[in-house]
This record gives sequence, structure tokens and C-alpha cells, in this order.
Amino acid sequence: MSKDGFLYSSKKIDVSKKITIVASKWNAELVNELLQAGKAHLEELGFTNIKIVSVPGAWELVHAAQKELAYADGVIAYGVVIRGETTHYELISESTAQGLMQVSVNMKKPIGFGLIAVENISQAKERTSSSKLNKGKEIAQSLVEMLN
Ligand code: RBF
Repeated sequence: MSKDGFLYSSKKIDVSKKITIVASKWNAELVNELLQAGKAHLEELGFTNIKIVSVPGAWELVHAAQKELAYADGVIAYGVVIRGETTHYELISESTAQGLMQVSVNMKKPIGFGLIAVENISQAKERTSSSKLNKGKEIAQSLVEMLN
């Protein structure tokens, strides 16, 4: 069980597993909040084999995830897509989501899906700020559960 009461299965967590966090530079400040929360949770559990890979935008998360899964046991992908700032919103958010799912199925390895797709910057802050609903930890918990 993690500190906040999230229940992992009774099996001991294998903290030797290799995890790569892929994170996009678009909306970097917000993405960094997710990354820090996720990484801190993994470290709290005892994972030491954590690699961070930075990519230009959400679109590139798919390629990086596939490349990393050639040797990593699992990947967490963090990105923020904001509708207000991009007419590409649907294209980017949907294709990234589908791409990550496809990679996970093809590589037969889990991916923590941390693409935050929102209407505006205030919703984005709501889901990423460490004082609010930061989703970074929750997504890391899902990956650990799947690795387990
Ligand atoms: N990447 C993001 O991670 N979040 C975004 O909100 C975002 N908006 C974009 C809007 C436009 C108009 C374009 C052209 C790109 C955007 N990208 C965004 C970057 C995209 O994920 C990718 O890095 C670039 O298209 C280069 O391949």
C-alpha cells in the first residue's frame, strides 16, 4: 500500500523494473508538475531504474514510448494538450492516445497514460498543480499496478 492508501496487490512490488518517463516540452511547466509527482511516487516505492526522456510535443510521445519499450519494462507518458491554444487539439490528443494504446498492445508492455487534454489553461492547472488535483502520481500508480 502506498502512503495515501492506494492499494497495490498483495504481491511484493519488483522495484528492479526499468521505467522510462517520456514527457513533452509543450506546456513544459505543467508537464513538469506531473513528471515530478510521478517520479517522486516511484522513488518513494523504491524504484531506482527511472529514465527521463524529453520530447518536443505530445505527438512525439508515441515514438519515444515505442523506442523506450524496446528495453524498459514500462513507460509513463506525460503531456498537456489545451484546446484553447490549438486547432490541432483533436488531431493531437486523439492520435496520441490511440498511438500510445497501439504501442502498448504491440509491445505487450504497460504504458501509464498521462496525456492531459483540456479546454483551457485553468483546467490544465487544476489537473497538474501540486496543490490541486495533480494527476502525475495517479498515473504512476496505474503503471506500477500493471507492472505488478
Ligand atoms: N503539443 C502538445 O504537447 N500540446 C499542445 O497543446 C500542442 N499544440 C500544438 C498546436 C499546433 C498548431 C501544432 C502545430 C503543434 C502543437 N503541439 C502540441 C506540438 C505537437 O505535439 C508536435 O510536437 C509538433 O507538431 C511537431 O511534430
